[in-house]
Amino acid sequence: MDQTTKPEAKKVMLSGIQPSGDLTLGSYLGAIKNWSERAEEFDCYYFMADLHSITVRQVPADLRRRTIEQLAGYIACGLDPEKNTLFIQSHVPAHAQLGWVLDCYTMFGELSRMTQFKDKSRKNAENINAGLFTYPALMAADILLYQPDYVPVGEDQKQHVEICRDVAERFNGIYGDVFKIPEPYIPKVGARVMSLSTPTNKMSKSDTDPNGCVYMMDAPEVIARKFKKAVTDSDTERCVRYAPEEKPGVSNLMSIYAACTGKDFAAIEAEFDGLGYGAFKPAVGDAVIETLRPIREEAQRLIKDKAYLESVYRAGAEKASYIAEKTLRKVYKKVGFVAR
Ligand code: ATP
Ligand code: LTN
Repeated sequence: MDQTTKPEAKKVMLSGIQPSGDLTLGSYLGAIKNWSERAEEFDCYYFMADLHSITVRQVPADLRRRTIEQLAGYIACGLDPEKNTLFIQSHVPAHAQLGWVLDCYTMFGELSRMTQFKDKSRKNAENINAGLFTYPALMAADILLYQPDYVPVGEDQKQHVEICRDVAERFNGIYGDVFKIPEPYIPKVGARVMSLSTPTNKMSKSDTDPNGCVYMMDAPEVIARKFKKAVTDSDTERCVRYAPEEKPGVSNLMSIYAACTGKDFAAIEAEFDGLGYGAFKPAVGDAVIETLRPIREEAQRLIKDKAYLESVYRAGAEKASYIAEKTLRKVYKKVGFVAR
């Protein structure tokens, strides 16, 4: 290489998950799988969004435990802490600081249109707090602090990445190019894994139906049982065919199978041609068991090593703070705050 040309900087990827429940097959296929598959190619920042999780009441001890277990889950999915910056959101104060600034550049009307806010207000009618409403402004701060190119998330978070882009463009329009405008990065299959018991609802870690949701740490026999019980459709043809409107249950299982095996829908239809749902459901269960097995085993090993996990999140907070504070200082200057 010519000595005068610098090697091209890697593109940046960033994402987070709230430790508001245990990680699910949905979190894995919709988000984390994409993170780990791209970990070598990008400069990556992944965090546990604990600040976001208190928009819904949490039991403090559970929140602490799940935050650490989530970190073990990230590493077990293949995110090497030497190559990726893994951190806890509340350890980097710049998130809350930029979050406040961006609250002042995010419009009431925009926030009112957010599907997640509407859903969560319906589910938590007794606690529709201001944080739940301004959640997307904090999420925009999480993202914009690190100037990422891509934000790998599931389909349900696309709207939040879009509002982040709108806020960044608004801010840049007033103050010049402060923020890079990020793109959502959504997988082709697995972007919206549906509940196994109610396939018209998203599989969610805070689901109250234990059969609807597969957790990343579920034992193989539990996964097998959940897939055997999975709701299929009441159509008469009983064949494995991808038709999300007509056959949401079977189509969801096909998407899960496709995401776990890499097979396309035509190959899956051919594989189960004439076999019916009785053969298909356990096959999907087995594919999920084999996908999650190494992750679960590694996460269980890591969870016991508290000192190692602590060293990872401490180093992560340091690296993340360095980058985040650079952006925050620039923003403070632009809006007219006096430097200390
Ligand atoms: P909660 O129930 O607490 O709202 P959740 O299970 O919906 O949580 P999040 O923590 O909001 O999950 O999401 C973590 C990441 O995983 C996000 O990028 C989200 O888009 C993705 N994700 C979550 N559930 C699914 C799903 N069912 N299908 C695909 N992606 C998902
Ligand atoms: N809202 C996201 C979690 C989240 C996030 C982020 C995702 C918080 N901050 C920044 C990507 C980038 C969710 O999964 N519910």
